[in-house]
Amino acid sequence: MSRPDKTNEELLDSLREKARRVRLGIIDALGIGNRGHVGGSMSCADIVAALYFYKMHHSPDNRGDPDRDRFIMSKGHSVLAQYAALAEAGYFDKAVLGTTKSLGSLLQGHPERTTPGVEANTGSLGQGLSIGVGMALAGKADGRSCRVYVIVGDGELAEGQVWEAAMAANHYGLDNLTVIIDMNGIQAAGRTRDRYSIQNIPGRFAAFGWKTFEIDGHDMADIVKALDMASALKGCPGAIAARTVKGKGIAFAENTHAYHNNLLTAEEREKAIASVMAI
Ligand SMILES: Cc1ncc(C[n+]2csc(CCOP(=O)(O)OP(=O)(O)O)c2C)c(N)n1
Repeated sequence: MSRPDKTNEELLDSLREKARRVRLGIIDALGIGNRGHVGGSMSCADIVAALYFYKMHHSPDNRGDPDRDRFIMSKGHSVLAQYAALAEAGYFDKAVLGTTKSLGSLLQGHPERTTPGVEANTGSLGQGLSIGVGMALAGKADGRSCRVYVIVGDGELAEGQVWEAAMAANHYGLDNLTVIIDMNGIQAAGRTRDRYSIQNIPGRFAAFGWKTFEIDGHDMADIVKALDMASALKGCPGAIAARTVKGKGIAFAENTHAYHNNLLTAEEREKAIASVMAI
């Protein structure tokens, strides 16, 4: 997307509206009575909207552009947010969202490169940052201007491979790589601190040589500023530690693991839409 020529407030308002559409798209992709990963998709919706509609250089009309920025949803179960953004950006018709997870659909429960706009297959947690390191290295080797953005979950950080990738990114000085950590504090079956405590996430990335930013992951001004600062870094990769709320936008699904992977009844769907419209 090209960067809109707008004043700051107009820009932020338009991105907040995009985030709302991403959230409504997630609800469309969930449908009625189908289990889906609503909590983690909602928590990263603002970040995904800022990436697709502000920060990233990409176009559905030029999908093979070698200089396009790459996005990887490393916590692949949250792909509903990416699907909603891709539909909103015109990579496929919005009606396709309603077919998510059905047999033969373009949109499966985890990201696959067969979906227009999806750059990496993920779903087995812990692998996306390594893929991002490879893409960022290749971009540099080819002298390309492309940047790589990876979203990881805070629960996902228990995977050791994430830290191997973090060390490699530092070693190779990958300033074309940004990781955003969706710190909603909750994983599949409870609070991250109770399941497998990972304290001081920004400090850990800093210790691995990354320049680190801490933000409110639902504040569009914070998100845009951090993405701009991370993409201006020279010589080291950037990590944005985003404090978020699992299920953000659907009041009854917020801050609980109950909607990590759950269904919406017809009545809940109406309530969910009303809740998103009220943000
Ligand atoms: C290697 C691996 N182990 C387990 C799972 C099952 N799983 C899916 S989501 C999830 C919890 C992830 O928590 P987090 O990264 O915090 O994601 P979020 O809260 O943002 O949804 C788990 C354990 C998986 N997909 N991959």
